[in-house]
Amino acid sequence: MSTFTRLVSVACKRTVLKNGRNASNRVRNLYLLKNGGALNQVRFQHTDAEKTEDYHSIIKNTEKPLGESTKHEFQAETRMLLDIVARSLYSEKEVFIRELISNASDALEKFRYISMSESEGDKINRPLEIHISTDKNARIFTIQDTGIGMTRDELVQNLGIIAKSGSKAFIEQIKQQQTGAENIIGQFGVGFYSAFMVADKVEVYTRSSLDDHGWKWTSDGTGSYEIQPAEGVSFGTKIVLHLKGDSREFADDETIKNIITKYSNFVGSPIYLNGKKANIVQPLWLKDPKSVTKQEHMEFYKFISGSYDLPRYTLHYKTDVPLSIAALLYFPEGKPGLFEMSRETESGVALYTKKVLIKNRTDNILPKWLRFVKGVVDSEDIPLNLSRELLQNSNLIRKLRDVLTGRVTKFLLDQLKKDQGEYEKFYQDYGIFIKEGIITNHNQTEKEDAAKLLLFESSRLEAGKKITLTDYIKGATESRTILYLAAPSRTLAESSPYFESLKNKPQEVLFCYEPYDELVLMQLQQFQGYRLISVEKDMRDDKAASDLTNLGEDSLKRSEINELSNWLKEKLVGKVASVNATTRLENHPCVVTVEEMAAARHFIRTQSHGLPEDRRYAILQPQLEINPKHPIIKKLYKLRSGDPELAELLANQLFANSMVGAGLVEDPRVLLTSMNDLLSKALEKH
Ligand code: FE6
Repeated sequence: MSTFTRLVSVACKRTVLKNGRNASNRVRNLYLLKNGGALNQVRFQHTDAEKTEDYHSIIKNTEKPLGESTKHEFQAETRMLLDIVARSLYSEKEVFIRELISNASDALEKFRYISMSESEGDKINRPLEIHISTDKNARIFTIQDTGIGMTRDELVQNLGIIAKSGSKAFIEQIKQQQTGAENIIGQFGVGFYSAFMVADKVEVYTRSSLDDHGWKWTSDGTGSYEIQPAEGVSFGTKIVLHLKGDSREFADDETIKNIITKYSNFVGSPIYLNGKKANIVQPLWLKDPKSVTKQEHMEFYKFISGSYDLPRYTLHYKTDVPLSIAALLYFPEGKPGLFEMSRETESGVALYTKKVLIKNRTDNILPKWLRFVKGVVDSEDIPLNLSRELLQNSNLIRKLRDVLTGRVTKFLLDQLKKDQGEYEKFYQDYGIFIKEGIITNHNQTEKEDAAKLLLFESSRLEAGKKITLTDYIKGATESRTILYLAAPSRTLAESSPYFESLKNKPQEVLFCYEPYDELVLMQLQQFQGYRLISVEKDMRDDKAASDLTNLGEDSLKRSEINELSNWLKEKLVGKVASVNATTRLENHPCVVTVEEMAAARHFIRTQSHGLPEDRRYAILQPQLEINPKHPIIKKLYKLRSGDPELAELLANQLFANSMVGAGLVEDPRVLLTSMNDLLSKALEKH
């Protein structure tokens, strides 16, 4: 049973036993889960919580101050630090709860650690717990832990030390919003100051096992604090906040419950709110990856994605180098919707440090194109109170992102190797994100990393079989190029004049069937030192193919070609930029090439609407490549003197056909008028 089900079923046990409707309760729990508040709504079933057997609280009014109280002034540095934390470090007040819970959790972990090293006999056995209570009428928020507590010295020092050791540097860094503030703001205790965001008076009762009694500390957070011995103080620390009028919401049980679920759901010790268990203790991502069941992943995925979708792939890994990271990332089973497609969509990954939430939907810990990945990243190296600026722009976050991106790419490649069929389904649904990643990235290494994930059909393989760029270069010749050809389908690719132009070149060609594919490869420019070249470009740049010294019997002669070329240039003025003969064609009379075919086609698809024809040609600068062996071309040569009118119609038609063949005509209907004129003329004499 997963931690989640366990929790829900514990919470529901009484009800289930009473009415015996186990199945319907499951359905209800799932419904509640969908609405984001299962844990919290289940609680409605116990309005009389205090009377039920699972009520448990340690917060009691047993503390009594004793003897003399001493008054202390805050040091200047402490006061400055307190001011910054209480006034401007956080944009939301509610985070004071996360900070106090985090301190309590640290105090419990320290106690756990110390008692572990003690011999059996001396072991102090006490439950390690965090308790929170709220009192709406008195406007009081209380948090108590059973952790190591503080001695008098520590009580005085824990505030002072931070201030002394780092506040000047800290303040400087905050002012300049530099990276590096990570060191200081992550320290134990600074978060305590955040209590003064919401409280105008704070009481702290604390007792360390080194002391035979406890201490009371109070302050209004302005200039001074008082310390007094106290009796009736439990081991650990209790902090009582007298809330300001505008912070009365934090004395509301429901509000606090939601904040705990949001930030501290996976803290390592149980949190009780007004006597009721309020968190899930075991965070899945810190467990041994091998021990987590599929069922647990499914439920956790539902929790974080707030959906009924399932994980398609699960990447769960831990590492300590170069950063300490525990990551649990899911790739959705469902196809992306318009929402996921939008570049505005936030990341689906939450950032934690030691089980405490830093930020849900943290941008920048994965590149934008991986925004469909959902899950959790927990890194001990990231300080809790990472400011907004630091989250956006710090070396630490950048490093984290690099490590994670590398790991995600490697993971997907492993999936490809493991089961190409499954990967192809994933690629079908999410390949568009990978392509976006290549097009939008400016860093060549990152581009090439994403490009490893691309798949293409190839001229060497049968239809339907796909390979990666890495596979391609393994079988590549010494030319150090990768050839690709864009066409709407396999059939059109193989019958294309451009493909034909490779007949004497045995090099493998990748086929791009999606309009984006060729743009992606054009943008990529090179992969592992291999230049990416479209077949059209290869043809246009091929000087050897226009060498007309050895033309053979069935071809127009060199002088005839020159004559025809000049005539064509004249008749097609304003359309073609140049005319060239090529030996690379066989069954096609001519083709058109442009400098960057992918960009040209993209231009025609997206920006050419309503543009006059002559403007299009001026931008595209088409080059007409004629096949001097082709019957139509040879006929045209003769027709120029025999029937100049028909010859001109034919020339125009050949050019128009070539533009269609190049994929540079949006709507082939534009051909029909000139085609019919040509046919009428050709049939006149019959
Ligand atoms: C932060 C209050 C000074 C422990 N437990 C808890 N909080 C702790 C410590 N802090 N430092 C140690 C802190 C306060 C004052 C420091 Br006054 F919460 N819960 Cl052991």
